[in-house]
This record gives sequence, structure tokens and C-alpha cells, in this order.
Amino acid sequence: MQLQLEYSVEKPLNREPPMRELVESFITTADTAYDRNHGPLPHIDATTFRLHIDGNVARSAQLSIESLRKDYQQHTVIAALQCAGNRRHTMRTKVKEVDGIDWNDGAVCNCTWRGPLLADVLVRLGLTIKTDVGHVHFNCSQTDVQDDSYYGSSIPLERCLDKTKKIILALDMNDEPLNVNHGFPIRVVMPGIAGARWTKWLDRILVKKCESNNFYMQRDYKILPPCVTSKAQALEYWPKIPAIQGLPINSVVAYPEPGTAHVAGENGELEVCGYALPQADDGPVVKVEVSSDKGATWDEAEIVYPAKEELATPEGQEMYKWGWVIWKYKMPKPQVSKITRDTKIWSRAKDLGGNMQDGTVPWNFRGVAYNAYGETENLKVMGVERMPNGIGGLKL
Ligand SMILES: Nc1nc2c(c(=O)[nH]1)N[C@H]1C(S)=C(S)[C@@H](COP(=O)(O)O)O[C@H]1N2
Ligand SMILES: [Mo]
Repeated sequence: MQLQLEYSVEKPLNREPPMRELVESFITTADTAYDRNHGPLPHIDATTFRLHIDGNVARSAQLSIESLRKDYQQHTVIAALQCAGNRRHTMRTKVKEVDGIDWNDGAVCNCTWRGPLLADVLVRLGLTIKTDVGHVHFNCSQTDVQDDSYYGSSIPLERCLDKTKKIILALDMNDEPLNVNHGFPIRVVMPGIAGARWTKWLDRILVKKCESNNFYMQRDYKILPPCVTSKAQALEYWPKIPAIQGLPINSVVAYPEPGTAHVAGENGELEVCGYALPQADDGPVVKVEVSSDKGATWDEAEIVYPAKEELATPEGQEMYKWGWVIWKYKMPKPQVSKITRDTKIWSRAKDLGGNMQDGTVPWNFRGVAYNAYGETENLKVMGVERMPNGIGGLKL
């Protein structure tokens, strides 16, 4: 039977949710989570599907989904999945035009992922290669993609064998089998690594000496130096620049959204809310600050998810290491009253590893890994004020 496909190589599904919806909960539902594809979505029959594992392994294997569920211990991890192009829109509009999909701040989600540890599967098959020379490739050859005949990524073997890095052959997302959009029946989940490496509809794992030669490893998802300003110039640089693995610390202001009118609370406070992400393995985020005077003063925001008490313990810090935090800041009335159309509200995050978000970051041609301060601007605040007779009324 022919594989059923949705969307196409010419028009793949790429979408991000509205920001308010995204920051509504700590765990992003599969429906809210953004979609990023370089080709069509394959509808795979999980009962006949096999995951092929070969290359430098003592015994190659073809594993069924049933075996991956039953024959291996299942592990769960909370991890943010983020496209390296998240926030590209800000780089192209605030700094300089870039080449790539015009993502706003929503190409990220935070979910639980469950399945066997890649390390357990590889150890059972036995390796015939030293960990310090190997790379593990993650391929999906179900469909053509825009710039190659298959989708592929790779990361160093050493990381794959380190059980503390929790690389999972995920079968479940948020306690349910993955849906088609997010890789059913299996995708690799690599906490602390950019989304581009989390191959969906994973059908082949290869243990090799070298990195994957796939287009998306070698000629995309790299931070080119600022001197590269065209595709032609990039050609010379692709082989010289490392493939993106971890992403930098980040935070954004989800609302109030730019250019809209907003009602401050009963007591004249304005609720500001966003998410913050740690750098690579340096999480969780431990502090978020907000400024409305272009960085002259910063006030600490409240991290509302996960709970403060949890983040304060070593167990909590381990559990939320690769997750995002949702933060809120109630801007007091005197500060709100100073907001004009020229005001910018900024956010900046700090993680457990001590990384701190900066105000400006170097431009790069593909607009990847953008992480300057979160920002909202062009606000019009409508305040609810107590009328002398005690009845609340809208005052512009
Ligand atoms: N097979 C396959 N896997 C893939 C991709 C793809 O196009 N094909 N896109 C990658 C990129 S660039 C990102 S950011 C994430 C997006 O995952 P999501 O669609 O589940 O949000 O999947 C990655 N895995
Ligand atoms: Mo991506």
C-alpha cells in the first residue's frame, strides 16, 4: 500500500500558535505546539513499521514499536523543543533582513516525552567504535524533503551514551502516542539540543565515524559569521562552521502584544507575561527580570511555572533542567502610567549555569539562535480607575 501523505515538499506545514495560547500552560498540548516541516507528513502504520539500527554496531537491528515499548525500560523527560529559527522575525526587522521562515516567538513548546533511552538500545546492540570518534545519525527516509532526499541529523556518540543527557526514542508526547505532526510513531528527543536534530518519523539510526552529510546538518542550521550576506557567500562557509547543537539562553514577552491596547488591572497594574529558556544543559532558568526604561532599571518577575519550591531543590533543578519557565510581572501603577507609544518592555533571563541574556546579539544570514532581550512596544494602555463614586469605569 502506498504511504499516505499530508501536505507536500512544495508546501509543507509550518505554523506557530498565538502567544497567549502558548504561555497559558507549562506543558504545551500537541495541538498548540508549533509545526516545522521540510516535506509532507507521512502517515505510518505502526504495526508493520521497523526502526533500523546499523553502522558501527556489533549487531544491527530492526526494532518494532511494540518491542521498543515492551523490551526496554521507559523513561520520561520534560524538555523544551525549539526551532533554531525561533524569533527570526525580530532579527530581520530590528537588525537586518535574513533568509528563512518568518517565525515570531512561537516556534517553541515544552512537553513531556517518553520512550526507551537511546543509550540502552545502543548498549544492547554493542558498539564497534570508540565513543570519542563517533556520531549517531538520525534519519527519516519516508518522504523527500525540500533540499535533500531524506531528513537527517547527527550528534556526538558520547552524548548519546551518557544516560544523564536523557536522549529518548520518544513514542509518547504528554502521555499519549505522538501524533502524526510530531513524528508518529517515533522521533528522537534530545533535551538541550536544537529542534532541527530531533528527527521525526525516525526510521534509521546509524553509528558512524563522521557527522551526517544531510543538507540540514551541513548547509543549514549553522550560525554564519556576519560577513556572510548571501547564499553564494554561504557556500564557502558551510564546511567551516559547526552545526548548531545547543541553543542560547532566551526569554520573550508574550503579552501585552505590540501595537495593541491593553487594560491594566483593577489597581492599575499591567500584567506582563512570557516564557524563558535556559542555555543548552545549563538550566533551569532561575531568574527573569523586566525593564520598561530601556534597561536603566530591572525588576524581578515571578516564575509561576514550575513552582518556586520545586525549582529551589536539587531534584527540581534536575527535573526542569531542559524545560522552559513561564513568568509574570505585575507592573505597578506608577510605572504603567509612564508608558507611552515609545516605551519598550524588555525581559531578560538568567539560568542556573549563570548565562545571562544580552540586549544585542550579532546578526547572521539565516537568522538562527536569535536571543536578544524579549521585547514588546507600541503599547496603548487603558487603565481601569476607581471613580469618586466607587464605580469602576474605563478611562483612556
Ligand atoms: N523528519 C523530519 N524531522 C524533523 C523535521 C523535518 O522536516 N522532517 N524538522 C525539524 C525541525 S527544523 C524542527 S524545529 C522540529 C519541529 O518539530 P515539531 O514539528 O514537532 O514542532 O522537527 C525537526 N525534525
Ligand atoms: Mo527548526
